[in-house]
Amino acid sequence: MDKLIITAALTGAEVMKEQQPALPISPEEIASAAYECFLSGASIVHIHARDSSGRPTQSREVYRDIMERIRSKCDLIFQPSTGGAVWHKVEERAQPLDLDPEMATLSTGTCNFGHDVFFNSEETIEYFAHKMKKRGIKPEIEVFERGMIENALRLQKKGLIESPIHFDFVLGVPGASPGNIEDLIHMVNAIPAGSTWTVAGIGRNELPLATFAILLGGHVRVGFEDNVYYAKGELALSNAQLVQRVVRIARELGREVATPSEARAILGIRRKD
Ligand code: KMH
Ligand code: ZN
Repeated sequence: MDKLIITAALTGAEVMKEQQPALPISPEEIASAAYECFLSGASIVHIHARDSSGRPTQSREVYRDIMERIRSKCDLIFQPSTGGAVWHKVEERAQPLDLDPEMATLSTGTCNFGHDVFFNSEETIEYFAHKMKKRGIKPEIEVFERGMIENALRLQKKGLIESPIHFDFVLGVPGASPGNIEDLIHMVNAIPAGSTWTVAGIGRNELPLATFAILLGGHVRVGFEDNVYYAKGELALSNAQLVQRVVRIARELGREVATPSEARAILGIRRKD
């Protein structure tokens, strides 16, 4: 079994400081949270930027600031969001790709997202895939519903993404796929052999799905974007605290944790300086 890749999803576009006082918002806070997660065992950071008032932004310059701050501290794989917030326009969402990150997210379908709709037409999906291919950016396919796997395979047939594909099953978003163990198994059974996958369990789904992924040979995403609690009714103290728990569980279950260099080798990505 490959070593375990832990992704820390530090901020997201939906959670606010009122819900989680330790939510990192400014580039300085995000970089410092990223470094703590690196020291704790994360090898990828999934980043959403915020503006100075705390609102989600897809500004290339804010992402650049965050990326440079993180790079000055450690060799974490920087994975910006191209999903942004549900109200961001496609061109805004694409801005972090101009920074040529090693990886970026690519959502391959539309779904309900809480009270909103996260809209990704075929044209939008292909636009992002084409941009990433041209720039040599490894896509992480965000799967909120089962059909999004088929859409990714269609992209692969068209030559817009390369094998092996790396999937992230985001399970438990209200309005999209639930986050039961059976849902995860259903997704894992639907992807081609040789693919890699991670799971981001939303809210109370985070811990059981992470534990199950460790056992199944998948990878794990945790962090405030997905879940702000450590236990029922108890807020987590930091993103790093959530990473540290995954590391402890992995060790207990006999699965070693990947460094960023090892994660690059597992995912087939080249380091960009
Ligand atoms: N904030 C969601 C609407 C991604 O980062 O690529 C989309 C999202 C996916 O979080
Ligand atoms: Zn995200």
